[in-house]
Amino acid sequence: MHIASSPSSPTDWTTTQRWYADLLPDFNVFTVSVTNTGAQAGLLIACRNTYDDGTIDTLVGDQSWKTIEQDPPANFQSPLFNDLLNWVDVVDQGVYRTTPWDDAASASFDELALPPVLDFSSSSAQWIWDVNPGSEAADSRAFKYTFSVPQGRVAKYATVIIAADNQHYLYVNGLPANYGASFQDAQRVVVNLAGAPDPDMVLFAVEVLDEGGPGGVIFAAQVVFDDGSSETVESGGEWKTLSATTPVDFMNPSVKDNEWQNAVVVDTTVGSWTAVVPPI
Ligand SMILES: [Ca+2]
Repeated sequence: MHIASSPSSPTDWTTTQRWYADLLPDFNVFTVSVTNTGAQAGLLIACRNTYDDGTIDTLVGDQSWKTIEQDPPANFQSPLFNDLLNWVDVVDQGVYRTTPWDDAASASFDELALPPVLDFSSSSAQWIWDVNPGSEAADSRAFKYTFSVPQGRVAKYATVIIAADNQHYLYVNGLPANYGASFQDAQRVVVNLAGAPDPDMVLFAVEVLDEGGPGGVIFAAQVVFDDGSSETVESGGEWKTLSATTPVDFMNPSVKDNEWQNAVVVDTTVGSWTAVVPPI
């Protein structure tokens, strides 16, 4: 499956790209076609693999990778392609901070630029609720936000960070995406948007279960497009909610929220919501 292409310019290597891809259960092949426009050539890659039990491992470009000393053969990216014949071990060009791409010993060494990692401290995400919360009885509230995909772009995936007082269920385009039960430790989840039923929009919907006292939810998402650009969605007063227990099927794109009220950006001094930290 084609994941992404970099822009084509001789200075591509100075700007790193970060991409998300769904993995298959037991067998995955990573392939890259690199075009050299002259002088030195190299590829620097690291992949973080996340498993359903929450564990993580990292795969890096090293001498276990293979290459072929010719233009990429047709279908070389296929998991069924035979890379035994004529394929050779790659040549190790050195670790990150290696000449000629840069020199760690040089005072002018520049870190490669990376897309920013989403966090609350650098976002404008606000705690929201249907009213300014006080000491309501335990109940649930629904929140929805419809993001319009800019014309000419295709949404590939969204990284979401979210925390709620006290529990939340996140749905994206009607499908369950995340659950959390802490207003101090946020959740981070990546949601694949490829194949969304309506490519023109992304629907974020959250049910929050307030166990009593203040209720609230804070949310930020980075929606990444096929050209590598991205836009941010943040919880705020333009989100839709109801002053009522969460309706069944509220998360479905077919359930309209035109009649819903705007969420209230709450007074955060009423909750203990100041130190919400998502995992990296
Ligand atoms: Ca509460």
